[in-house]
Amino acid sequence: MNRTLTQIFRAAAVALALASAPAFADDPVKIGFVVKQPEEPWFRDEWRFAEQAAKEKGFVLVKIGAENGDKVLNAIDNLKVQHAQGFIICAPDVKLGPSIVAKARINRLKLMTVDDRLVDGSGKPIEGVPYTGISAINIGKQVGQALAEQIKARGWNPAEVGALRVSFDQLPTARDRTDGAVEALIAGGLPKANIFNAPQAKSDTENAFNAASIAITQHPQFKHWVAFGMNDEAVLGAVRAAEGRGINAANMVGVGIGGSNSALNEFAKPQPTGFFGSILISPKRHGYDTSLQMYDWIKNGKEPPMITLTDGRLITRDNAGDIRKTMGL
Ligand code: FCA
Repeated sequence: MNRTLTQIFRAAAVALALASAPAFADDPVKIGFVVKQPEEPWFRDEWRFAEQAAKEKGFVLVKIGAENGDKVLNAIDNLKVQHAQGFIICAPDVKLGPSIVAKARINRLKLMTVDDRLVDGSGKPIEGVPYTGISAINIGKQVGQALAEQIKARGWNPAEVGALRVSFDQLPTARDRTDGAVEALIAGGLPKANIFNAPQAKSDTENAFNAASIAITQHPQFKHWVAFGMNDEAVLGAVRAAEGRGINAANMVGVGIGGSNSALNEFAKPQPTGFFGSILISPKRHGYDTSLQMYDWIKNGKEPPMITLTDGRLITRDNAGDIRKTMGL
């Protein structure tokens, strides 16, 4: 390369660096953490670990619960008004993707997503936004394997076992999780015809309870049941629905995903319930790591990895405490 060209490239690089510098260079770093269901223990834990990062690095964390699209768009405007430089979001509806991306861009806010990956108008993941989520299919398979092992360990005849797939298929990570579980259950010997969909209208325990109650009532022929869903709340709904029909721990095995207080409260009950276990995932990696990455991006211009997929481990009432410790929780 000749000298003039080198100089032009250098000048262009400097101009680019200046253009991407924060608009308010003297402002302290302020990061938004927007979640779709602030009452859910998983999101409380995510926030708690984000706070830990804020304390360690000395940035300000703005926690916002946004249960619908309007709240999300207002939240982004508010963050701008407060001179935040970026935010991390688990959106109430992944189809808000294009509006969230546009709003962040107009407000010159850096954007990262957590848990639920934003999609574009045709339902495809938006590639340009850094995302940290669970490795949904694999974790779903772990759920299915744990259920299949319990069916064997209890000596149940697979023909007499019904399986509830508490589903929330409009959310890709939820669909992948439950599809993974189905795959592992079938590989483990459960007849495909014994698996029933129980679609929840919203992803909380109440809606899972309603969906599961209907599915169980429609299939009275089964002696035993197993249940799985996108998270612990979904499986808790199924377990409560089974209890309502007289199906207790002896004939019900539910394995959730999460391992935060929703699961721990269940394990703390004096008698085991049908909620047998959960795949423990890490709110620390989703809350603390993502916040640090955002901080580094704002402060030092270091872009976060485009995709981070986290793993999980089965916990039951016998080992939850120990395994949580090994995961730094
Ligand atoms: C989704 C679910 C949460 C949690 C998280 C990792 O957002 O709604 O319960 O499972 O993914």
